[in-house]
Amino acid sequence: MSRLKDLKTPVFWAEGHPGKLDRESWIVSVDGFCKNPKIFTWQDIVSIPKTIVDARLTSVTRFSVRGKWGGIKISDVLDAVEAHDEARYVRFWSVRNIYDTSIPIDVVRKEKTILAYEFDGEYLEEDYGGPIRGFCPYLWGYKSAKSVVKIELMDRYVSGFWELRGYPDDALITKGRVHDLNQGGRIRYIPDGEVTTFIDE
Ligand SMILES: Nc1nc2c(c(=O)[nH]1)N[C@H]1C(S)=C(S)[C@@H](COP(=O)(O)O)O[C@H]1N2
Ligand SMILES: [Mo]
Repeated sequence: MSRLKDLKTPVFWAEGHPGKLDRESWIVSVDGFCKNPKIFTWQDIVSIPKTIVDARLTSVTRFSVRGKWGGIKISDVLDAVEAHDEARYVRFWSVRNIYDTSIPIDVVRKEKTILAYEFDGEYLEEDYGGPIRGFCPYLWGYKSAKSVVKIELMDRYVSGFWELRGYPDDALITKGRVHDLNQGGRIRYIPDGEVTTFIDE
């Protein structure tokens, strides 16, 4: 069991569950509009200073789960590859290259957007996008690609897996009901934007 499982966090793999993934041999390649494309190994990633973000993953399917997501700031990755000024969007690809999603670079550079490998001090398991996933609490959960293998710096926007199937490209979180998994799935009301508080009705 893991903390996310204990909280009954849904496991979404629209493209099918990838099965067992090997943490120690994991690599994330970063290329596109940058001066210095790079391949980050698992060891490279865990040797970059860790950031811990206390924030919520909130799905358009109306669940929200809060915890301490540990990983590295994607802005550090962008600096390491020396992103060009033309890079305006960051495209994340999940293992097997079926699921992708893209986020404006200014949102990616915000401090809570990370490449996450931990939740509440435990390594992420495959079900929840381990070894390494995107995590962006500012937008709906479909922008947080699981088990990321490739990051592309783009000069233009392309719709990803869920965006091509009808979900909004901007993925702005909109007010309404969510099931708060930290309170046993209790229904709470959220305002627009990153979920940091609830509204009492
Ligand atoms: N590869 C991949 N990443 C994905 C998804 C998916 O189906 N496949 N679902 C997205 C959606 S809609 C949400 S809400 C979150 C859910 O994360 P979880 O499955 O860890 O709860 O992952 C996102 N990343
Ligand atoms: Mo979602």
